[in-house]
Amino acid sequence: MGGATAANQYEGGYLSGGKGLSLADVITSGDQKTPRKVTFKTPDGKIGSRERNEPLPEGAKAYVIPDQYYPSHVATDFYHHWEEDIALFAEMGFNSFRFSINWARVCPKGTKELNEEGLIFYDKVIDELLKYNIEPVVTLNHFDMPTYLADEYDGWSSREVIDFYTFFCKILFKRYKGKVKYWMTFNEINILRSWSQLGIHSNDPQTLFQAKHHVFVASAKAVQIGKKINPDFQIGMMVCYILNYPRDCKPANILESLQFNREMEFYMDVQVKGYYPSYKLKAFDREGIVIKKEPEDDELLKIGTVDYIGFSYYMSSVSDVDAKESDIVIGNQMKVTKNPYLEISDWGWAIDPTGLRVALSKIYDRYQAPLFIVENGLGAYDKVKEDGAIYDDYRIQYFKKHIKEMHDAIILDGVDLIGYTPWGCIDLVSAGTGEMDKRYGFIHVDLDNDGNGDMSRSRKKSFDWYKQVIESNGTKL
Ligand code: BGP
Repeated sequence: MGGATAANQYEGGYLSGGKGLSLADVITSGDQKTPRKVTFKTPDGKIGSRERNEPLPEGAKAYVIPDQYYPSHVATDFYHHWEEDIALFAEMGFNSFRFSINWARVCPKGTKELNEEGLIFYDKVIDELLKYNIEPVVTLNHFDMPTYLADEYDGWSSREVIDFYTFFCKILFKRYKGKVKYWMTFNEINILRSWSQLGIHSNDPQTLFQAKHHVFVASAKAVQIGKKINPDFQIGMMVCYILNYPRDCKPANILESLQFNREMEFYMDVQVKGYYPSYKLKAFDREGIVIKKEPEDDELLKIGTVDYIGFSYYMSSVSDVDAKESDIVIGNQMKVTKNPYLEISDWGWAIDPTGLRVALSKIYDRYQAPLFIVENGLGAYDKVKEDGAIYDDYRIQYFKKHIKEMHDAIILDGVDLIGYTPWGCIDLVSAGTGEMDKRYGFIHVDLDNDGNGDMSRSRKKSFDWYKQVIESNGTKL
């Protein structure tokens, strides 16, 4: 048990220590109503911005407007607070900590030029974790790409990027061979899309799935390379899991729910079973999508299957073919239908602890692979009292119920659950809005939506509660 973060939302130091520019560094914040935007420069020198999931104009390149506030630039400044933060994690009794290594910190352009200073930063972080017997769990790619690869190669639409990514992985596998055992190739592979995550300039399905094919091949190659370097490595995949229920027994709702769940299972099928499932191949045929493959790709996917399935679980959703516009809410970067039986978070995400047990069983029944909940948690507005205290009982309640379901899945259903790292164990920037007021942490960070605050860390009420949960391995809730 421990906690999870990601470089693009936590690390900051966006140009420090030789780091290159990353996609996240040119994306503004938004809010619940206004989407985050990408700023770019067109070939004729004009500066513009577009919704981060919209395609960029032909030839547009990443651009940062000097002095404008960008959420990733400082984030919650792990870059300068790593010692203090890791000491706090140790105080809570973490035995694992998930974080991502920023590609552009290690390879500033994403190409094969290395930045030793960037690696030294991660050396220090990993050694510090090991000092406290905290197992590092490394995400190799968390919504992250050096802008150079997006600008010059059109991101993952180019096959050459596979080679750059596996070069980066190989450096890390070799360097941390005896120090890091748990790796994850791509965060939430199922929801990667558009320029902001894949660096592609077009959103048409052909470009998207070709890019995703390259991501699959890159992941499989990374697994193969890693296992050669250290056969004991445990290299996993990571999917954003939003369990879907049919609204009722109307057959059309049941079919729609099946399709929704397949949108997640597709990625697990490829990465765990090692091949494209028939339902997706048929869908590609119907939609006229032709994936260009090299002769070795199918074999690579077969060999490069993962050791475990990592997934995030925040919410469930409902399929209802008769749903009205007013029934739709935004949940974890996609539109979903509300469930009338469930409470929702401040951001409209359905809180469904039972769904976690269902999800664990569904995934385990289908794949019989070890499972790792690498993200779970409640994004909420926290109020700081005059004396500095934060009574986040709502967060404690959320975790209590979810951990109880994990316990039942292990004890009553026999699910092989190998770990649990709640998301944003320390406050960080939201991926959805780029803002600070959606907080997940056991540790508060003094920073607001516009970047004001002194970055000081303080313990919320949930800090001590989670400490005793870890101490008792989840039995004392
Ligand atoms: C997942 C991402 C995380 C994280 C989390 C919470 O999709 O892997 O990066 O941010 O969701 O989402 P948000 O920050 O939008 O509340």
